[in-house]
Amino acid sequence: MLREAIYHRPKNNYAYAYDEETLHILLQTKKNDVEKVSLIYGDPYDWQDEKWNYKSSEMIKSGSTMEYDFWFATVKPEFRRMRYGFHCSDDKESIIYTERGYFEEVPADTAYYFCFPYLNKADVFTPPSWVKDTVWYQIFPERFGNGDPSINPEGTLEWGSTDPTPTNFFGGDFQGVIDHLDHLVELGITGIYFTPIFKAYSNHKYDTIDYMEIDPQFGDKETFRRLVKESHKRGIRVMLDAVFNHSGYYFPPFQDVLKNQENSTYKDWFHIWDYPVTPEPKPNYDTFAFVGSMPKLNTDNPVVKDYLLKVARYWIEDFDIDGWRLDVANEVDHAFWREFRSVVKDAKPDAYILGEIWHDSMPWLQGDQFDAVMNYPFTNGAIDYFGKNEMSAENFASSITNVLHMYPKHVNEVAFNLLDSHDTPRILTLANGNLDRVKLLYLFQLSFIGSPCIYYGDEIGMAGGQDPGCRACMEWDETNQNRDLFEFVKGLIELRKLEPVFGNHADFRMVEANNDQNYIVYEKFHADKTLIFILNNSMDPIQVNLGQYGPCNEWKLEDMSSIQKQSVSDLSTINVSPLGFRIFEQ
Ligand code: ARE
Repeated sequence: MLREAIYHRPKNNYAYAYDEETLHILLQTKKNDVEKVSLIYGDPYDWQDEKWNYKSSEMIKSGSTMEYDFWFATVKPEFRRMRYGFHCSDDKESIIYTERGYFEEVPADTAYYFCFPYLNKADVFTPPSWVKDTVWYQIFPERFGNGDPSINPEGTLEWGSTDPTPTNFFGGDFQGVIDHLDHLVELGITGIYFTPIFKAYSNHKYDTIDYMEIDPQFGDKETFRRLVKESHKRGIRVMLDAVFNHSGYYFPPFQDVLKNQENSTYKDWFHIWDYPVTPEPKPNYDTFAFVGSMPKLNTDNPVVKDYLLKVARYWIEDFDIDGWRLDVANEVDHAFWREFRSVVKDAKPDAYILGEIWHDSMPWLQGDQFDAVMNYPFTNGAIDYFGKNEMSAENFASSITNVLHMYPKHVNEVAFNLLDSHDTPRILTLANGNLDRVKLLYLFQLSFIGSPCIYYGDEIGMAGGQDPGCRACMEWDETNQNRDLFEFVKGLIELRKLEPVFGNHADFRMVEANNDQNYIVYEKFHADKTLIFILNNSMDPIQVNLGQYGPCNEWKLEDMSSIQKQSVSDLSTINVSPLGFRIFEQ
């Protein structure tokens, strides 16, 4: 056994409280190296006849990447305390892995073991339960619908008359969203994520001028209140974008600094290097990237903190929004986010806090900061495999298994699973225009663990490259919409509701990843039901042998809104058409 590859570290994703009485324990070993792992565990104070009264139970292999196997166990410690170690064995060797290293015999002293000191209720991560069943729709407000031309900004172009550029405007507004809420209802959407809506200079509004005001090109506070109410009436929650890492150039405090320089009362609102403060030729203050029009806010300054926390509370309490998406979340200090969480949860206990982080985010997901992050590691795997066909089946299976083992299970269940966004090319473009690839992407996304998000217009086949190309005006002329794709996505969303095991109420396991024929097989399972998915990512027909399964029912989804089942007695020769899929239920 390769001891160097055996890894465990308490808390984080390796040992955590899943709920008030349950602990989840995870161990990592080298792939195909250890045959069996048992968890040795007990209460540290439970001794009988001067011997530690421990138990042992076999762990299950919950997944494998190219390099590692993951072993998983669930324990409900009677007194909420636990010491534990791992008994790893193969046909030649048997070792006990503890916090103090490796032993041949089970150490008698509990001080040697890993320690989960106490399962305190206050420490249990409790994400809002509604997110588990939410299907999000991301709206870039300048480009979704122009419902009130009277508030068009200067120089507004005719809707969709030309390609989006970094600086042009088409007059999208809140009335335009209200007018088209039926489109979202028909699709089955239950949450909207709006990119910024506060008063700002640019068309994307990430350069805030006033965090307490709606940008006049979108409407006023009353229109926004109506939008939230109309959405709620239709069972749709609303999440706004909080751009707290930086302000915009025209944010009055920054303008004051430019004007009064060292004498400005706002000079400590930013991170100024030297005076005179100037954006040219290069900004001499901290910024987002090297963008001079986005000066970084000093969130460590109590006055700034106070101001931003008021903003966070205001839009929840006065407008009843349901969540905040946090822009550039990983560049803001953790202490700020801890206070932010307590303010937000005080204002609305089940508000959703979503960090925009593209990388491994465990430090923000321990219950004291965010509920979830934008799951770009999921995006990357899905796009490279199904979208671009640039990744092998095995590498894809490995990356997805890794994604599922990066965070605790309840974090995964509310992960924000996106395929693209206003910061990436659209999926149809990434898939080089291939609609079958887009369908595989949607099938995978909508049957995966987490809270999926659809980027406006993707569902009707809009294309578009990297920002600004991905921010075109929504296509409302039905004759130019791909209605077949719309019906497909709508059907998948419906399936999530009809069958909880298809959706977010199940476990996920990769069963097979075949590089030669380029397909994957995965399972969703819960209690006594298992769904088996075969996705053919190749341009050729394939034949798959899943003879290990007994008789099944195949889901026939000609009419996506209902599940027709057809019994199949033998899964040993399953044919799947090029870029096709089949789903079986057992
Ligand atoms: C403009 C240009 C871009 C250029 C950028 C930086 O259009 O082509 O790359 O400037 O110079 C907003 C606007 C953008 C605008 C930007 C600056 O929407 O159109 O871009 O302001 O004016 C990283 C950050 C992540 C950030 C992305 C864009 O970690 O937080 O970069 N995303 C948010 C929003 C954006 C928004 C801003 C931040 C600024 O979602 O829309 O931009 O408020 C990797 C890295 C990631 C990196 C990612 C994308 O995978 O690991 O860290 O994200 O690529 O570059």
